[in-house]
Amino acid sequence: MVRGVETIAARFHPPERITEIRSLGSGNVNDTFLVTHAGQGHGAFVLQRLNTHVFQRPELVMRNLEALGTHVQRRLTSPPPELEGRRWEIPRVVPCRQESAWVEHNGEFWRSITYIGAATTSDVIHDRSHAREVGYGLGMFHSLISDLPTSDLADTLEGFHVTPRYLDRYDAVAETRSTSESDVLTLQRFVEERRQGVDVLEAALERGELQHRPIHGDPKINNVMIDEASGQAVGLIDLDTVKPGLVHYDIGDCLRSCCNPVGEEARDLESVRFDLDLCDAILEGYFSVARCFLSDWDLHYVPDCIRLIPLELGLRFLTDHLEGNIYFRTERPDHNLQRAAVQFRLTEQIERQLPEIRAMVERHAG
Ligand code: GN1
Ligand code: MG
Repeated sequence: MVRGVETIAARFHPPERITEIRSLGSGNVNDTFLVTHAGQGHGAFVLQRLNTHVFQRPELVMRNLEALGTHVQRRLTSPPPELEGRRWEIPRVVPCRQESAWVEHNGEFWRSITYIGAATTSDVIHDRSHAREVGYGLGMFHSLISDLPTSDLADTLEGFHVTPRYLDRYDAVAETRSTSESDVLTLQRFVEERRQGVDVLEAALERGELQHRPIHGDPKINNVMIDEASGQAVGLIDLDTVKPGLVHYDIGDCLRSCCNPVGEEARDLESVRFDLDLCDAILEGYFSVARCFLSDWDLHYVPDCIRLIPLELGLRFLTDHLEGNIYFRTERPDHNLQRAAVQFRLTEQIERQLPEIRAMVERHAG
């Protein structure tokens, strides 16, 4: 547990009523805790220390969170028909007791947000119906923010998900860290064979075929909350990466994290695969809500993003390994290398099944 978390929690809630503070989730960047409290207004809230090396303007992250929360809350006053008979929640900022929206303490940035109760997340997909719900969840999230003007959102992480920028960064780092480690060289060869086409989405944006919209930025499987009783998606969490971008990054990120049944922390590379049946269920759920606001060009680039995002994430992990593990939280020296290998293996599996994936997208979106 991070030192001093009790002191910080007390800035958000009377300490005598706090009954438990425990770590929450498995994030690679921020530190997250669940604070439970008893007495009047009992319940729980999420307390987070933002990683300010990654989020260098945390106040803009908070501004985006406010803009998003206000917009979605307003939309929910006359909910879309696809929400009938369901609940949908959006984490909101909980101000600290001194009424400011966050706490800065010893150079650290802490904030608290509401907790979505009676719902859980998991690191791997259980079955087809879970997959469909995750797809629906992302579709509903996109649908609810599709009319939020991008000008209302700050770019909190410049270059986030701009794949050619990650390749440039990789090149700059690789140039200064030459290695003879065979595991690294194998992954570097993998990158060399795939340089062409990493700008497929950015080039389409440049040509005006695609447009920036508000996106989640990190809609991986364990950021979709599932109602414990009904098994239905009830909201997306981890909203720090919400900013203007291409919805394709979200679609690719959701699929790369859900369709690998052994998860992104797998140690056995041979077990990594891209499950077409799960992909089918996610696309079915996603398009059941999102089809109406996607253009033909949007649909055209969906298969590309499914392949591109695992490649991009693998590149990010590999770069971090070469740089000495300064970005993603790691538990062992070769952790990021292993993660990169998993994403590259997944990329390969997707490449092999691209014709089937294309046909699947056409079927669901047609
Ligand atoms: C990071 O911290 P976490 O786990 O929510 C990363 C995502 C990656 C993900 C891979 C701001 O997210 O882009 O997809 O790790 N977030 C940031 O697990 O870089
Ligand atoms: Mg995240």
